[in-house]
Amino acid sequence: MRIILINPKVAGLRDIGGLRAEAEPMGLCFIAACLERAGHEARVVHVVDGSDHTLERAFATFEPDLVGISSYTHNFSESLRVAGLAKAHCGDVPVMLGGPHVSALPEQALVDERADFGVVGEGEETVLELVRSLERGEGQDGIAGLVHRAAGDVIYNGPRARIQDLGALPIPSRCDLPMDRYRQAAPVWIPPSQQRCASVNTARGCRFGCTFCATPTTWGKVIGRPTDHVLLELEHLVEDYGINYVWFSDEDFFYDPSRVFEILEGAHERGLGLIFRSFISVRDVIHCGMRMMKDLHDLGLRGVLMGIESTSDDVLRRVRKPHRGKDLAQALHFLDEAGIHVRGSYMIGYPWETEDELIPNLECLLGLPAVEDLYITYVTPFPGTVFWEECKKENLLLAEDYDLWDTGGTVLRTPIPASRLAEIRHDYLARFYSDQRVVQRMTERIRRFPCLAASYREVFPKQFAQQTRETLVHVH
Ligand code: B12
Ligand code: SF4
Repeated sequence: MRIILINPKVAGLRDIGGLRAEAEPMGLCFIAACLERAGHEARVVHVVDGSDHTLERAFATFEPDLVGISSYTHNFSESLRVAGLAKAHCGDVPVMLGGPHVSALPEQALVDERADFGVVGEGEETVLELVRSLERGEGQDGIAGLVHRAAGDVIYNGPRARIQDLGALPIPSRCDLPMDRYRQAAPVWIPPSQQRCASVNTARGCRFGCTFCATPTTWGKVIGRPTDHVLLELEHLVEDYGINYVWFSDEDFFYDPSRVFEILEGAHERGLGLIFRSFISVRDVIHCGMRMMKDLHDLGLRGVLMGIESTSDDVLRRVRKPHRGKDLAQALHFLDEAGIHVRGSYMIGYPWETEDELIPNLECLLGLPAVEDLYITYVTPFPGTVFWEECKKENLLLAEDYDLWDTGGTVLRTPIPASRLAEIRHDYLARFYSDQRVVQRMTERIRRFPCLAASYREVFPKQFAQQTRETLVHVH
Protein backbone atom coordinates (compact mmCIF):
# COMPACT_ATOMS: atom_id res chain seq x y z
CA MET A 1 0.00 0.00 0.00
CA ARG A 2 1.11 3.62 -0.58
CA ILE A 3 0.71 5.85 2.45
CA ILE A 4 1.33 9.59 2.79
CA LEU A 5 1.88 10.89 6.33
CA ILE A 6 1.43 14.64 6.71
CA ASN A 7 2.54 17.11 9.36
CA PRO A 8 0.43 20.16 8.47
CA LYS A 9 1.27 23.71 9.37
CA VAL A 10 -1.19 26.46 10.08
CA ALA A 11 -0.44 29.41 7.84
CA GLY A 12 0.10 32.46 10.03
CA LEU A 13 0.66 30.51 13.27
CA ARG A 14 1.31 33.15 15.95
CA ASP A 15 5.01 33.59 16.49
CA ILE A 16 5.54 33.77 20.20
CA GLY A 17 9.26 33.72 20.47
CA GLY A 18 11.60 31.70 18.35
CA LEU A 19 10.35 28.18 19.08
CA ARG A 20 9.11 28.25 15.52
CA ALA A 21 12.39 26.59 14.66
CA GLU A 22 11.06 23.61 12.80
CA ALA A 23 11.88 20.04 13.73
CA GLU A 24 11.26 16.74 12.04
CA PRO A 25 7.84 15.22 12.86
CA MET A 26 9.40 12.24 14.62
CA GLY A 27 6.16 10.37 15.24
CA LEU A 28 5.52 10.21 11.49
CA CYS A 29 9.13 9.21 10.80
CA PHE A 30 8.76 6.22 13.16
CA ILE A 31 5.47 5.19 11.56
CA ALA A 32 6.92 5.53 8.04
CA ALA A 33 9.89 3.32 8.97
CA CYS A 34 7.53 0.65 10.34
CA LEU A 35 5.39 0.75 7.20
CA GLU A 36 8.47 0.49 4.98
CA ARG A 37 9.79 -2.46 6.98
CA ALA A 38 6.45 -4.18 6.46
CA GLY A 39 6.84 -3.77 2.68
CA HIS A 40 4.67 -0.68 2.11
CA GLU A 41 5.66 2.57 0.46
CA ALA A 42 5.47 5.53 2.81
CA ARG A 43 6.17 9.22 2.34
CA VAL A 44 6.38 11.82 5.11
CA VAL A 45 5.33 15.31 4.06
CA HIS A 46 6.32 18.11 6.40
CA VAL A 47 4.47 21.25 5.36
CA VAL A 48 6.96 23.83 6.53
CA ASP A 49 5.61 26.87 4.69
CA GLY A 50 1.88 26.53 5.38
CA SER A 51 1.03 26.50 1.65
CA ASP A 52 -0.85 23.75 -0.23
CA HIS A 53 1.69 23.50 -3.01
CA THR A 54 3.83 20.82 -1.31
CA LEU A 55 0.76 18.74 -0.54
CA GLU A 56 -0.76 18.96 -3.99
CA ARG A 57 2.53 17.92 -5.57
CA ALA A 58 2.84 14.97 -3.17
CA PHE A 59 -0.74 13.83 -3.86
CA ALA A 60 -0.19 14.05 -7.62
CA THR A 61 3.17 12.25 -7.74
CA PHE A 62 2.66 9.64 -5.01
CA GLU A 63 -1.01 8.75 -5.57
CA PRO A 64 -1.61 7.41 -2.03
CA ASP A 65 -4.01 4.63 -1.03
CA LEU A 66 -4.17 6.01 2.50
CA VAL A 67 -3.40 9.43 3.99
CA GLY A 68 -2.40 10.08 7.61
CA ILE A 69 -2.39 13.50 9.27
CA SER A 70 -0.86 14.57 12.57
CA SER A 71 -3.18 16.67 14.65
CA TYR A 72 -2.29 19.02 17.48
CA THR A 73 -5.11 20.93 19.17
CA HIS A 74 -4.35 24.25 17.49
CA ASN A 75 -4.21 22.69 14.03
CA PHE A 76 -7.16 20.32 14.36
CA SER A 77 -9.29 22.31 11.93
CA GLU A 78 -6.29 22.59 9.60
CA SER A 79 -5.92 18.78 9.76
CA LEU A 80 -9.54 18.42 8.65
CA ARG A 81 -9.00 20.93 5.86
CA VAL A 82 -5.95 18.94 4.67
CA ALA A 83 -8.07 15.76 4.90
CA GLY A 84 -10.58 17.40 2.55
CA LEU A 85 -7.79 18.43 0.20
CA ALA A 86 -6.49 14.84 0.14
CA LYS A 87 -9.93 13.49 -0.68
CA ALA A 88 -10.42 16.08 -3.41
CA HIS A 89 -7.07 15.28 -5.04
CA CYS A 90 -6.89 11.52 -4.50
CA GLY A 91 -10.39 10.27 -5.29
CA ASP A 92 -11.93 9.98 -1.82
CA VAL A 93 -8.84 8.31 -0.37
CA PRO A 94 -9.29 7.09 3.25
CA VAL A 95 -7.83 9.50 5.80
CA MET A 96 -6.62 8.77 9.33
CA LEU A 97 -5.88 11.39 11.98
CA GLY A 98 -3.45 10.83 14.86
CA GLY A 99 -1.40 12.86 17.32
CA PRO A 100 -1.96 14.65 20.65
CA HIS A 101 -5.41 16.10 19.92
CA VAL A 102 -6.90 12.83 18.75
CA SER A 103 -5.26 10.99 21.64
CA ALA A 104 -7.00 13.36 24.06
CA LEU A 105 -10.41 13.38 22.37
CA PRO A 106 -10.71 10.08 20.45
CA GLU A 107 -14.32 10.36 19.31
CA GLN A 108 -13.83 13.97 18.18
CA ALA A 109 -11.43 12.74 15.51
CA LEU A 110 -14.38 11.60 13.41
CA VAL A 111 -16.90 14.38 14.04
CA ASP A 112 -16.34 15.33 10.45
CA GLU A 113 -16.79 13.14 7.36
CA ARG A 114 -13.43 14.24 5.99
CA ALA A 115 -11.68 11.87 8.44
CA ASP A 116 -12.30 8.11 8.31
CA PHE A 117 -10.07 6.83 11.13
CA GLY A 118 -8.56 8.16 14.32
CA VAL A 119 -5.44 6.67 15.92
CA VAL A 120 -5.17 7.15 19.67
CA GLY A 121 -1.76 7.19 21.36
CA GLU A 122 1.24 5.46 19.83
CA GLY A 123 0.65 4.97 16.12
CA GLU A 124 3.12 2.36 14.89
CA GLU A 125 1.24 -0.88 15.58
CA THR A 126 -2.27 0.48 15.08
CA VAL A 127 -1.40 1.80 11.61
CA LEU A 128 0.12 -1.53 10.55
CA GLU A 129 -3.04 -3.34 11.63
CA LEU A 130 -5.28 -0.78 9.94
CA VAL A 131 -3.36 -1.08 6.66
CA ARG A 132 -3.58 -4.87 6.84
CA SER A 133 -7.35 -4.72 7.40
CA LEU A 134 -7.82 -2.32 4.47
CA GLU A 135 -5.74 -4.50 2.15
CA ARG A 136 -7.78 -7.56 3.09
CA GLY A 137 -11.08 -5.73 2.98
CA GLU A 138 -11.73 -6.61 6.63
CA GLY A 139 -13.47 -4.57 9.34
CA GLN A 140 -11.64 -2.67 12.06
CA ASP A 141 -13.51 -3.87 15.13
CA GLY A 142 -10.59 -5.63 16.78
CA ILE A 143 -7.91 -2.97 16.25
CA ALA A 144 -6.96 -1.48 19.62
CA GLY A 145 -6.24 2.25 19.62
CA LEU A 146 -8.47 2.89 16.59
CA VAL A 147 -11.54 5.08 16.12
CA HIS A 148 -13.65 4.15 13.11
CA ARG A 149 -17.18 4.25 11.73
CA ALA A 150 -19.52 1.30 11.64
CA ALA A 151 -23.16 1.46 10.58
CA GLY A 152 -23.11 5.24 10.86
CA ASP A 153 -21.72 5.26 14.43
CA VAL A 154 -18.33 6.44 15.58
CA ILE A 155 -16.68 3.62 17.50
CA TYR A 156 -13.55 3.81 19.64
CA ASN A 157 -12.07 0.35 20.13
CA GLY A 158 -10.32 1.39 23.37
CA PRO A 159 -6.67 2.06 24.14
CA ARG A 160 -3.72 0.04 22.91
CA ALA A 161 -1.00 -1.09 25.30
CA ARG A 162 2.21 0.93 25.02
CA ILE A 163 5.16 -0.49 23.12
CA GLN A 164 7.51 -1.74 25.84
CA ASP A 165 10.54 -2.48 23.67
CA LEU A 166 11.17 0.65 21.64
CA GLY A 167 14.41 -0.96 20.48
CA ALA A 168 12.32 -3.26 18.30
CA LEU A 169 11.22 -0.27 16.20
CA PRO A 170 13.21 0.58 13.09
CA ILE A 171 15.34 3.74 13.02
CA PRO A 172 12.96 6.56 12.01
CA SER A 173 12.84 7.37 8.33
CA ARG A 174 13.75 10.96 7.44
CA CYS A 175 14.47 10.45 3.75
CA ASP A 176 11.60 12.67 2.50
CA LEU A 177 12.32 15.57 4.83
CA PRO A 178 14.03 18.89 4.17
CA MET A 179 16.91 18.04 6.51
CA ASP A 180 18.97 21.07 5.51
CA ARG A 181 16.21 23.32 6.81
CA TYR A 182 16.09 22.33 10.47
CA ARG A 183 17.78 24.76 12.84
CA GLN A 184 17.87 25.43 16.56
CA ALA A 185 17.74 29.11 17.38
CA ALA A 186 19.96 28.96 20.46
CA PRO A 187 23.55 30.16 20.74
CA VAL A 188 25.12 26.78 21.37
CA TRP A 189 28.51 26.63 19.69
CA ILE A 190 27.37 26.20 16.13
CA PRO A 191 25.73 29.31 14.65
CA PRO A 192 22.37 28.50 13.03
CA SER A 193 23.77 29.17 9.55
CA GLN A 194 26.30 26.37 10.02
CA GLN A 195 23.99 23.92 11.74
CA ARG A 196 22.99 20.59 10.30
CA CYS A 197 20.44 19.82 12.95
CA ALA A 198 18.39 16.71 13.69
CA SER A 199 15.83 16.04 16.37
CA VAL A 200 16.18 12.68 18.13
CA ASN A 201 13.54 11.12 20.31
CA THR A 202 15.12 8.78 22.88
CA ALA A 203 12.12 8.15 25.17
CA ARG A 204 8.35 8.52 25.32
CA GLY A 205 6.36 9.84 28.28
CA CYS A 206 7.25 11.64 31.46
CA ARG A 207 7.56 10.78 35.17
CA PHE A 208 5.77 13.91 36.24
CA GLY A 209 2.16 15.02 36.01
CA CYS A 210 2.02 18.80 35.57
CA THR A 211 -1.66 19.62 35.26
CA PHE A 212 -1.36 21.73 32.08
CA CYS A 213 0.77 19.32 30.08
CA ALA A 214 -0.47 17.10 27.26
CA THR A 215 2.37 14.58 27.55
CA PRO A 216 0.80 12.56 30.40
CA THR A 217 -2.42 12.43 28.31
CA THR A 218 -0.82 10.85 25.24
CA TRP A 219 1.93 8.87 26.86
CA GLY A 220 1.86 8.33 30.63
CA LYS A 221 4.93 6.75 32.19
CA VAL A 222 8.28 7.11 30.53
CA ILE A 223 9.72 4.30 28.39
CA GLY A 224 13.17 4.74 26.89
CA ARG A 225 14.83 3.41 23.79
CA PRO A 226 17.90 1.25 24.45
CA THR A 227 21.13 3.28 24.32
CA ASP A 228 22.53 1.24 21.41
CA HIS A 229 19.41 1.96 19.37
CA VAL A 230 19.82 5.70 19.93
CA LEU A 231 23.53 5.53 19.11
CA LEU A 232 22.76 3.69 15.88
CA GLU A 233 20.49 6.57 14.89
CA LEU A 234 23.14 9.16 15.80
CA GLU A 235 25.70 7.34 13.63
CA HIS A 236 23.24 7.20 10.75
CA LEU A 237 22.51 10.94 11.10
CA VAL A 238 26.18 11.85 10.96
CA GLU A 239 27.07 9.47 8.13
CA ASP A 240 24.03 9.96 5.90
CA TYR A 241 23.02 13.55 6.61
CA GLY A 242 26.21 15.20 7.87
CA ILE A 243 24.43 16.22 11.09
CA ASN A 244 26.57 18.22 13.52
CA TYR A 245 23.95 19.17 16.11
CA VAL A 246 21.31 17.03 17.79
CA TRP A 247 18.27 18.15 19.70
CA PHE A 248 16.94 15.46 22.03
CA SER A 249 13.27 16.32 21.74
CA ASP A 250 11.92 14.01 24.44
CA GLU A 251 10.67 15.98 27.39
CA ASP A 252 11.93 13.55 30.03
CA PHE A 253 15.37 12.93 28.53
CA PHE A 254 16.91 12.95 32.02
CA TYR A 255 14.62 10.36 33.64
CA ASP A 256 17.70 8.19 34.09
CA PRO A 257 20.87 10.32 34.19
CA SER A 258 23.14 7.29 33.76
CA ARG A 259 21.41 6.63 30.43
CA VAL A 260 22.04 10.24 29.36
CA PHE A 261 25.68 9.76 30.24
CA GLU A 262 25.87 6.51 28.27
CA ILE A 263 24.36 8.13 25.18
CA LEU A 264 26.68 11.15 25.21
CA GLU A 265 29.71 9.06 26.11
CA GLY A 266 28.83 6.55 23.38
CA ALA A 267 28.59 9.36 20.83
CA HIS A 268 31.93 10.71 22.03
CA GLU A 269 33.64 7.31 21.86
CA ARG A 270 32.37 6.83 18.32
CA GLY A 271 33.97 10.16 17.38
CA LEU A 272 30.71 11.56 16.03
CA GLY A 273 31.72 15.15 16.79
CA LEU A 274 28.19 16.12 17.77
CA ILE A 275 26.94 18.79 20.12
CA PHE A 276 23.62 18.43 21.89
CA ARG A 277 20.70 20.29 23.34
CA SER A 278 17.91 18.74 25.39
CA PHE A 279 14.98 19.29 27.69
CA ILE A 280 15.79 19.14 31.40
CA SER A 281 13.70 19.65 34.51
CA VAL A 282 14.84 21.83 37.40
CA ARG A 283 14.74 18.78 39.66
CA ASP A 284 16.97 16.78 37.37
CA VAL A 285 19.67 19.44 37.29
CA ILE A 286 19.79 19.36 41.08
CA HIS A 287 19.71 15.58 41.15
CA CYS A 288 22.59 15.35 38.67
CA GLY A 289 24.62 18.04 40.45
CA MET A 290 27.14 20.52 39.12
CA ARG A 291 29.94 17.98 38.54
CA MET A 292 27.77 15.86 36.27
CA MET A 293 26.47 18.91 34.40
CA LYS A 294 30.09 19.91 33.75
CA ASP A 295 30.94 16.41 32.53
CA LEU A 296 27.90 16.43 30.24
CA HIS A 297 28.96 19.81 28.93
CA ASP A 298 32.37 18.34 28.10
CA LEU A 299 30.65 15.47 26.30
CA GLY A 300 28.79 17.98 24.12
CA LEU A 301 25.64 19.05 26.01
CA ARG A 302 25.72 22.76 25.27
CA GLY A 303 22.13 23.88 25.75
CA VAL A 304 18.97 22.99 27.63
CA LEU A 305 15.33 23.96 27.44
CA MET A 306 13.95 24.15 30.94
CA GLY A 307 10.32 24.41 32.03
CA ILE A 308 10.43 27.18 34.65
CA GLU A 309 6.73 28.05 34.18
CA SER A 310 6.63 30.41 37.19
CA THR A 311 8.78 31.74 40.00
CA SER A 312 5.84 31.60 42.43
CA ASP A 313 5.65 28.58 44.71
CA ASP A 314 1.90 28.99 44.85
CA VAL A 315 1.59 28.69 41.05
CA LEU A 316 4.08 25.81 40.89
CA ARG A 317 2.18 23.93 43.58
CA ARG A 318 -1.19 24.50 41.91
CA VAL A 319 0.01 23.15 38.55
CA ARG A 320 1.86 20.28 40.27
CA LYS A 321 5.23 21.26 38.85
CA PRO A 322 7.84 19.09 40.58
CA HIS A 323 10.16 21.98 41.61
CA ARG A 324 9.91 25.10 43.78
CA GLY A 325 11.47 28.57 43.49
CA LYS A 326 14.50 27.79 45.65
CA ASP A 327 15.35 24.76 43.47
CA LEU A 328 15.32 26.98 40.42
CA ALA A 329 18.03 29.29 41.72
CA GLN A 330 20.25 26.32 42.56
CA ALA A 331 19.68 24.53 39.25
CA LEU A 332 20.47 27.69 37.30
CA HIS A 333 23.63 28.18 39.29
CA PHE A 334 24.80 24.64 38.38
CA LEU A 335 24.07 25.17 34.70
CA ASP A 336 25.76 28.55 34.73
CA GLU A 337 28.90 27.07 36.25
CA ALA A 338 28.82 24.20 33.77
CA GLY A 339 28.62 26.65 30.86
CA ILE A 340 25.36 25.24 29.53
CA HIS A 341 23.06 27.69 27.75
CA VAL A 342 19.57 27.90 29.27
CA ARG A 343 16.41 28.73 27.46
CA GLY A 344 13.72 29.05 30.08
CA SER A 345 10.09 28.56 29.24
CA TYR A 346 7.67 30.54 31.36
CA MET A 347 3.88 30.75 31.35
CA ILE A 348 1.57 33.65 32.01
CA GLY A 349 -2.21 33.95 32.15
CA TYR A 350 -2.92 31.61 35.06
CA PRO A 351 -6.57 32.09 35.99
CA TRP A 352 -5.72 32.99 39.58
CA GLU A 353 -2.65 35.23 39.00
CA THR A 354 -3.35 38.96 39.37
CA GLU A 355 -1.21 41.72 37.91
CA ASP A 356 0.09 42.51 41.40
CA GLU A 357 1.39 38.96 41.58
CA LEU A 358 2.56 38.48 37.99
CA ILE A 359 4.81 41.56 37.82
CA PRO A 360 6.95 40.66 40.87
CA ASN A 361 7.04 37.02 39.73
CA LEU A 362 8.49 38.09 36.38
CA GLU A 363 10.83 40.52 38.14
CA CYS A 364 12.21 37.62 40.15
CA LEU A 365 13.38 35.93 36.95
CA LEU A 366 15.72 38.76 36.09
CA GLY A 367 17.59 38.27 39.34
CA LEU A 368 18.27 34.59 38.73
CA PRO A 369 21.53 33.33 37.23
CA ALA A 370 21.97 31.70 33.83
CA VAL A 371 18.69 32.38 32.00
CA GLU A 372 19.75 34.24 28.89
CA ASP A 373 16.95 33.30 26.70
CA LEU A 374 13.28 33.30 27.55
CA TYR A 375 10.22 31.81 25.95
CA ILE A 376 6.95 33.12 27.40
CA THR A 377 3.72 31.42 26.43
CA TYR A 378 0.16 31.56 27.72
CA VAL A 379 -0.97 28.68 29.90
CA THR A 380 -3.38 26.69 27.72
CA PRO A 381 -5.76 23.98 28.92
CA PHE A 382 -5.11 21.24 26.37
CA PRO A 383 -7.93 18.71 26.12
CA GLY A 384 -7.54 15.71 28.35
CA THR A 385 -5.34 17.48 30.91
CA VAL A 386 -6.22 17.99 34.57
CA PHE A 387 -6.03 21.75 33.99
CA TRP A 388 -8.59 21.43 31.18
CA GLU A 389 -10.99 19.63 33.53
CA GLU A 390 -10.45 22.30 36.18
CA CYS A 391 -11.07 25.15 33.74
CA LYS A 392 -14.22 23.52 32.38
CA LYS A 393 -15.55 22.94 35.88
CA GLU A 394 -15.00 26.56 36.83
CA ASN A 395 -16.37 27.82 33.55
CA LEU A 396 -13.11 29.57 32.65
CA LEU A 397 -12.89 28.66 28.96
CA LEU A 398 -13.38 31.70 26.75
CA ALA A 399 -12.75 30.08 23.41
CA GLU A 400 -13.77 26.68 22.12
CA ASP A 401 -12.19 27.63 18.82
CA TYR A 402 -9.18 25.32 18.93
CA ASP A 403 -7.34 27.40 16.32
CA LEU A 404 -6.58 29.82 19.14
CA TRP A 405 -5.02 27.15 21.35
CA ASP A 406 -1.48 27.62 20.09
CA THR A 407 -0.28 29.08 23.45
CA GLY A 408 0.19 32.44 21.70
CA GLY A 409 -2.73 34.11 23.48
CA THR A 410 -5.06 33.39 26.36
CA VAL A 411 -8.17 31.26 25.87
CA LEU A 412 -9.20 31.67 29.51
CA ARG A 413 -11.06 34.10 31.72
CA THR A 414 -8.15 35.66 33.60
CA PRO A 415 -7.96 38.39 36.27
CA ILE A 416 -5.68 40.32 33.90
CA PRO A 417 -7.46 41.31 30.66
CA ALA A 418 -6.03 39.65 27.52
CA SER A 419 -4.78 42.91 26.00
CA ARG A 420 -3.00 43.86 29.23
CA LEU A 421 -1.39 40.40 29.43
CA ALA A 422 -0.06 40.82 25.91
CA GLU A 423 1.29 44.25 26.79
CA ILE A 424 3.00 42.96 29.95
CA ARG A 425 4.55 40.10 27.97
CA HIS A 426 5.80 42.36 25.20
CA ASP A 427 7.27 44.98 27.53
CA TYR A 428 8.86 42.41 29.78
CA LEU A 429 10.60 40.59 26.93
CA ALA A 430 11.95 43.87 25.55
CA ARG A 431 13.27 44.72 28.99
CA PHE A 432 14.65 41.23 29.58
CA TYR A 433 16.87 41.24 26.51
CA SER A 434 18.26 44.68 27.25
CA ASP A 435 18.63 44.19 31.01
CA GLN A 436 22.23 44.73 32.07
CA ARG A 437 22.25 41.49 34.10
CA VAL A 438 21.21 39.43 31.08
CA VAL A 439 23.71 41.22 28.85
CA GLN A 440 26.37 40.66 31.47
CA ARG A 441 25.61 36.92 31.52
CA MET A 442 26.03 36.68 27.78
CA THR A 443 29.17 38.74 27.83
CA GLU A 444 30.63 36.47 30.51
CA ARG A 445 29.83 33.36 28.55
CA ILE A 446 31.45 34.70 25.43
CA ARG A 447 34.49 35.62 27.50
CA ARG A 448 34.68 32.03 28.77
CA PHE A 449 33.93 30.46 25.42
CA PRO A 450 34.98 32.94 22.69
CA CYS A 451 33.81 30.67 19.87
CA LEU A 452 30.23 31.43 20.99
CA ALA A 453 30.36 35.00 19.72
CA ALA A 454 29.46 34.09 16.15
CA SER A 455 26.49 32.10 17.36
CA TYR A 456 25.20 34.87 19.62
CA ARG A 457 25.50 37.42 16.86
CA GLU A 458 23.36 35.29 14.56
CA VAL A 459 20.72 34.33 17.08
CA PHE A 460 20.10 37.63 18.78
CA PRO A 461 20.61 40.57 16.41
CA LYS A 462 16.94 41.50 16.18
CA GLN A 463 16.06 41.04 19.82
CA PHE A 464 18.98 42.95 21.15
CA ALA A 465 19.07 46.65 21.75
CA GLN A 466 21.92 48.39 19.95
CA GLN A 467 23.81 48.68 23.18
CA THR A 468 23.76 44.91 23.67
CA ARG A 469 25.04 44.23 20.22
CA GLU A 470 27.87 46.67 20.68
CA THR A 471 28.85 44.98 23.93
CA LEU A 472 28.94 41.58 22.29
CA VAL A 473 30.79 42.76 19.23
CA HIS A 474 33.24 44.60 21.45
CA VAL A 475 33.93 41.52 23.56
CA HIS A 476 34.52 39.45 20.48
C1 B12 B 1 9.28 18.17 19.39
C2 B12 B 1 8.04 18.95 19.69
C3 B12 B 1 7.80 20.10 18.94
C4 B12 B 1 8.69 20.54 17.77
C5 B12 B 1 8.23 20.01 16.42
C6 B12 B 1 7.23 18.90 16.44
C7 B12 B 1 6.83 18.35 15.11
N1 B12 B 1 7.31 18.80 14.00
O1 B12 B 1 6.03 17.46 15.09
C8 B12 B 1 8.51 22.07 17.81
C9 B12 B 1 9.54 22.62 18.76
C10 B12 B 1 8.62 22.80 16.48
C11 B12 B 1 7.13 22.15 18.46
C12 B12 B 1 6.32 23.24 18.33
C13 B12 B 1 5.08 23.32 18.93
N2 B12 B 1 4.55 22.47 19.83
CO1 B12 B 1 5.35 20.80 20.30
N3 B12 B 1 6.09 19.23 20.99
C14 B12 B 1 7.14 18.55 20.71
C15 B12 B 1 7.28 17.38 21.69
C16 B12 B 1 8.19 17.80 22.83
C17 B12 B 1 7.80 16.08 21.13
C18 B12 B 1 7.06 15.60 19.86
C19 B12 B 1 7.61 14.27 19.49
O2 B12 B 1 8.51 14.16 18.70
N4 B12 B 1 7.10 13.20 20.14
C20 B12 B 1 7.57 11.86 19.95
C21 B12 B 1 6.79 11.16 18.85
C22 B12 B 1 7.25 9.72 18.72
O3 B12 B 1 5.44 11.20 19.25
P1 B12 B 1 4.27 11.96 18.46
O4 B12 B 1 4.79 13.02 17.64
O5 B12 B 1 3.22 12.28 19.44
O6 B12 B 1 3.72 10.80 17.52
C23 B12 B 1 3.19 9.57 17.97
C24 B12 B 1 1.68 9.60 18.30
O7 B12 B 1 1.19 10.83 18.73
C25 B12 B 1 1.03 9.15 17.03
N5 B12 B 1 0.84 10.11 15.95
C26 B12 B 1 1.24 11.38 15.83
N6 B12 B 1 0.85 11.88 14.64
C27 B12 B 1 0.19 10.93 13.99
C28 B12 B 1 -0.42 10.92 12.75
C29 B12 B 1 -1.04 9.75 12.31
C30 B12 B 1 -1.67 9.73 10.98
C31 B12 B 1 -1.06 8.60 13.14
C32 B12 B 1 -1.73 7.39 12.69
C33 B12 B 1 -0.45 8.62 14.39
C34 B12 B 1 0.17 9.78 14.81
O8 B12 B 1 1.95 8.15 16.58
C35 B12 B 1 3.28 8.64 16.77
C36 B12 B 1 4.22 7.49 16.96
O9 B12 B 1 3.86 6.69 18.03
C37 B12 B 1 5.79 17.21 22.15
C38 B12 B 1 5.61 16.57 23.50
C39 B12 B 1 5.56 15.07 23.41
N7 B12 B 1 6.00 14.45 24.43
O10 B12 B 1 5.13 14.47 22.44
C40 B12 B 1 5.31 18.66 22.09
C41 B12 B 1 3.83 18.93 21.79
C42 B12 B 1 3.39 18.02 20.69
N8 B12 B 1 3.86 20.31 21.31
C43 B12 B 1 2.85 20.99 21.70
C44 B12 B 1 2.63 22.36 21.34
C45 B12 B 1 1.48 23.06 22.04
C46 B12 B 1 3.44 23.02 20.41
C47 B12 B 1 3.32 24.47 19.93
C48 B12 B 1 1.92 24.98 19.69
C49 B12 B 1 4.05 25.26 21.01
C50 B12 B 1 4.30 26.70 20.69
N9 B12 B 1 3.44 27.54 21.16
O11 B12 B 1 5.28 27.00 20.08
C51 B12 B 1 4.16 24.47 18.64
C52 B12 B 1 3.34 24.20 17.38
C53 B12 B 1 4.23 23.97 16.19
C54 B12 B 1 3.55 23.77 14.87
N10 B12 B 1 4.35 23.83 13.83
O12 B12 B 1 2.36 23.57 14.74
C55 B12 B 1 1.92 20.18 22.59
C56 B12 B 1 0.67 19.78 21.83
C57 B12 B 1 -0.56 19.72 22.71
C58 B12 B 1 -1.79 19.54 21.92
N11 B12 B 1 -2.79 18.96 22.54
O13 B12 B 1 -1.90 19.90 20.79
C59 B12 B 1 2.85 19.00 23.03
C60 B12 B 1 2.15 17.67 23.30
C61 B12 B 1 3.59 19.50 24.28
C62 B12 B 1 2.86 19.35 25.58
N12 B12 B 1 3.45 18.61 26.48
O14 B12 B 1 1.81 19.90 25.84
N13 B12 B 1 6.84 21.03 19.16
S1 SF4 C 1 5.52 19.82 31.78
FE1 SF4 C 1 7.39 18.68 31.47
S2 SF4 C 1 7.78 17.77 33.51
FE2 SF4 C 1 5.63 18.38 33.50
S3 SF4 C 1 4.49 16.53 32.84
FE3 SF4 C 1 4.91 17.80 31.01
S4 SF4 C 1 6.77 16.95 30.16
FE4 SF4 C 1 6.64 16.24 32.28
